[in-house]
Amino acid sequence: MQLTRKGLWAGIINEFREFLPEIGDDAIVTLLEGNTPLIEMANMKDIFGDIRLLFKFEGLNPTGSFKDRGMTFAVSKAKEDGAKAVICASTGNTSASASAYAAKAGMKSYVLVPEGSVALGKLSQAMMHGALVLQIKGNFDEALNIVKDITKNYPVTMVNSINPYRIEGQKTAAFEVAEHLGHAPTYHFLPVGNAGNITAYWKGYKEYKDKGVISSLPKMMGFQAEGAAPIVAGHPIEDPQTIATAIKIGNPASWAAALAARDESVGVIDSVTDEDILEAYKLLAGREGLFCEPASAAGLAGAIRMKKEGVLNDGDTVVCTLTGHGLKDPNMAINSCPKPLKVAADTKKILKAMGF
Ligand code: AN7
Repeated sequence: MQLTRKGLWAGIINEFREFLPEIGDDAIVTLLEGNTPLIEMANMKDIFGDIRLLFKFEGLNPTGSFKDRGMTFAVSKAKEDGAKAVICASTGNTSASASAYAAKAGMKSYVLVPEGSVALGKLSQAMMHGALVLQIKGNFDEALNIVKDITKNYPVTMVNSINPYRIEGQKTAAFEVAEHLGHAPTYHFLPVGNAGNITAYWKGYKEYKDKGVISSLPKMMGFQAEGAAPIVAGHPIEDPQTIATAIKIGNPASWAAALAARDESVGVIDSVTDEDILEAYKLLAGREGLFCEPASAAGLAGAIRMKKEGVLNDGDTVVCTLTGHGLKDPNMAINSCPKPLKVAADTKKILKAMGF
């Protein structure tokens, strides 16, 4: 099957409607998410040799992360069902996305976030979009349990990725990768937190293969942060720790589906250290001009590790999803770099500082 797209991008629901559950025209709540670029690696040949490496830059979605793909669908369905409010637990990006789409839908949003573990940019988004932000003295996993409890008994729609429409929307990223390449990649690397995204990509690739758009499937390569790697450990982590706050999750909701994605694709779910994550984060910004948030670099950190371990070969096509924008977490960026020089407003002194 050959797909061609014409005209202006209309958001993932309109673009991929035939591959999504039915939804009425009037219910669609979109910020024209999706259609993110798939960018060829330019300056990492010393690391990757003749591997074709590409970055799916999901930080260029309307709220700066891949969550928008799932949120357009979850909020649209909530609207169709007559919901007046949505709720989520979040390490930050889900709350930013949920509150933006709720604002557009004219709905109330409630977001539960772990106090002290949400990057500043994300918090500012939820606040600006008018969410009731509830900072809890507890971690993401505790927040999610509370949200599950509340939605059992109260008229608020849960928009965490347990909501199946989230996965439906997010699978469209795999559609885009397949269309851009004209085939499936050999490997698809991505960070794993609550494990919704790896589940969604795998679903998307399988559906495009079933429809004959692609003829092969990628191996799914998910990477957790070492201090927050329950799937790798094989049991929940009570007190997960990592600098990559987006994936500081100890008991992923889509655990079983992530294992299925790994096993069906003959892929890997493993971990990388915070040091590996920071190195990949800086490589992307410094060499490729791609500013993603720390968690987003876990996929590339995993790819570097798999290359070193001889898993990846010349000629392979490797896609890494960069899940969120670097501007989400300005503190981490500033703390990862040498301080700016303080120089007098004097041409001579500035030239000297420039090395002339
Ligand atoms: C940048 O926002 O869980 O494995 O509450 O923000 O699908 O959970 C965020 C997760 C990767 C992990 N990269 O994706 C939340 C939240 C970024 C993220 C992940 C997240 P999943």
